[in-house]
Amino acid sequence: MTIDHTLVPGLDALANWRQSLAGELAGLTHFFGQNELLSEPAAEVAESLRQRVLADKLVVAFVAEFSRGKSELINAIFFADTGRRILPATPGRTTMCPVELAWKEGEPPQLDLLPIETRRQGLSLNELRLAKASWKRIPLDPRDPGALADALAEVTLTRKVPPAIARELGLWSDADPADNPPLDDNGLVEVPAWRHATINYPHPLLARGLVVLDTPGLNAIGTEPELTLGLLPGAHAALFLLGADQGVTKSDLAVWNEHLGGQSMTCFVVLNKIDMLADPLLDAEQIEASIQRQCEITAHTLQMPRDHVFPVSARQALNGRLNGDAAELAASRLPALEMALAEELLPQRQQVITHAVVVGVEVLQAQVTSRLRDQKRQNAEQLMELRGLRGKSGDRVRTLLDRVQADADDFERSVARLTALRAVQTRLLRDTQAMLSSERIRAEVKPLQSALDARWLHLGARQAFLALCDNLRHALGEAEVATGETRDMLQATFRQLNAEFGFSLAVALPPEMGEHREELASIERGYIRYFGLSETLRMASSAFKDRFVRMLVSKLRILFESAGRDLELWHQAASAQMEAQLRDRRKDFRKRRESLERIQLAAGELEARVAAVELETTRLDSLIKDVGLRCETLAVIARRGPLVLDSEHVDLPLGVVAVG
Ligand SMILES: Nc1nc2c(ncn2[C@@H]2O[C@H](COP(=O)(O)OP(=O)(O)OP(=O)(O)O)[C@@H](O)[C@H]2O)c(=O)[nH]1
Ligand SMILES: [Mg+2]
Repeated sequence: MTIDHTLVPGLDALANWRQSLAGELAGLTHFFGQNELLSEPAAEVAESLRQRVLADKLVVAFVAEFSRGKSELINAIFFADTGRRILPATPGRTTMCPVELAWKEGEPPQLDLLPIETRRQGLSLNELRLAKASWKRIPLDPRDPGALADALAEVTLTRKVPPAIARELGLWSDADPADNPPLDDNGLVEVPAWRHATINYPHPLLARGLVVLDTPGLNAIGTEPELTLGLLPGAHAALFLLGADQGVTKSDLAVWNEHLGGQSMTCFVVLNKIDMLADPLLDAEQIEASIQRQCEITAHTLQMPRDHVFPVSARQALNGRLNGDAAELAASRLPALEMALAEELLPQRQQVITHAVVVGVEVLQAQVTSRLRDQKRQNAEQLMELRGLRGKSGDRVRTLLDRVQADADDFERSVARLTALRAVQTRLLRDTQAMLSSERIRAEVKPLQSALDARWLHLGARQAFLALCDNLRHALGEAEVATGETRDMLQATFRQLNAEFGFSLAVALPPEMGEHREELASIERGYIRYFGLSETLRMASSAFKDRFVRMLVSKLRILFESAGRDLELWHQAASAQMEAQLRDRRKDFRKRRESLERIQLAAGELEARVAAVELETTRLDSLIKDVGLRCETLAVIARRGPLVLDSEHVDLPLGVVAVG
């Protein structure tokens, strides 16, 4: 059975390209290593770049009110090749907790479920991800999609609890009774059994780096900031689903505004269930007109471009694929949506990887080449020295030996200077890191916390939040300025050292903070909505407030840590350079001494030494050329991007692959 699946070949090509880039990066690192060209931080940069390329993910989230067909659409797009419905999709509320589908190599196939009771602990999902004991684990057999589907029924489980417990879990609000779940005859309310589910499963698409996030239909009370602030901002794209039979309802609009409006990810609007618009009293043209009208109204209401609204029927698509019925698949119009996903998302991922690889390789090449050039310069000096010995007496060699020894002694003075310089640099790095420390974040968050605790909540909280963001932006700026000053200091000292000791030390440009600033802006955009009037009630709950602040702090910490790491790497590269040149220079003195000693002992040795140094220079020349060529090749592969083959020629493993 062939499945017309536009996303598969694209993802496949992207994954192959990433693999080949990672392979090339490993080859380059190996080549550097073989030729002793790699300092430790450079090796680290190369390795982390390789890991990043290999581990790159495409995260697609499905968001909507309940029963709009999220789970069914995921089944149709991603899992029809398993031959069955994988995620439970039934009328009414089905998926009760966020479900993350991914494949992490090295971990066994399994379903991990986080009990709802963990909401009491006040820990964020990310903190709990590390606490393995908090999760219930169900091992999965990758050869058995049926067992996967059975295990997944867990995500629909609920349990009945008294309202007091629901209140403790943050699922019952006395302030906002309209959103509370109904009480049953025994005075109990139904709450989800699980807070979060992750599935590690070697499905071919997941193995290619796709991560799918299915969310439960959302209502105001059941949600935590986790989804909006933790999970969704991590997604690269979101599909927002509506029922074509209902259009945009009030609660659809609430979900859209709360979870998707203002987020930076790419959004696709799916007008699902178009099969329900079929009407025996209308002809095909009239039905088509009504579908188009619905799309236009939807685009207008959500203020989305019309070409981002896709009418589909997930049910027909799944059915068509399961039965190999091309006509039904075409009628579902799913291929148009998939084509758009592939055309928009894959190039985005590619650009991110291309940029990382091109920049990373440039840095590596610059480091390695500058070291090679330095060695070449030393060789040239030595060669001049040796050639000058031609026809000279043994006395002359002795004088030269004395000079080399004196030079070497003189050179050792540079060690003290470099050590002192490194001490200063370490202190500067520590100062800069203090600007980006978690203590700093905690201190900056304090005024926001007090504003949130104040009686007249929100008058000051929004202001305090904006001030917090400003202060943190300022902290990034301070760190940037401090690093600029460190660079100036290093540059001035390097210049002196270069002049005095013949080093060729150079400082790279400090890392850009622009990316981190953008990240901060996106956090600001995501969180500011919680200070709107409509959120006042929710913010009044102290459990919600605590979770909110915790999530915010943890996000900010990740951001600052990553900025701090960038700066640290830059510092490390500068010290590694000093270290490497020091080592090279000592080796060089030793070589010069040894060759002069040998010349002293044996006639004819002089010409042999000249020849050897000339040979070494040729070797360095060809190494520089090789390094350039290899880096260039890698950049070309990185820029070219994946080669997408015609879907007909892709030999895809249909059905679930077993992992060896
Ligand atoms: N007629 C029709 N029914 C559909 C379509 N897509 C989904 N459904 C049905 O709608 C119901 C709800 O679908 P789900 O996939 O469970 O919806 P959901 O958005 O995941 O809902 P929650 O998990 O409750 O948030 C199921 O019975 C589906 O079979 C469609 O395109 N046409
Ligand atoms: Mg669902």
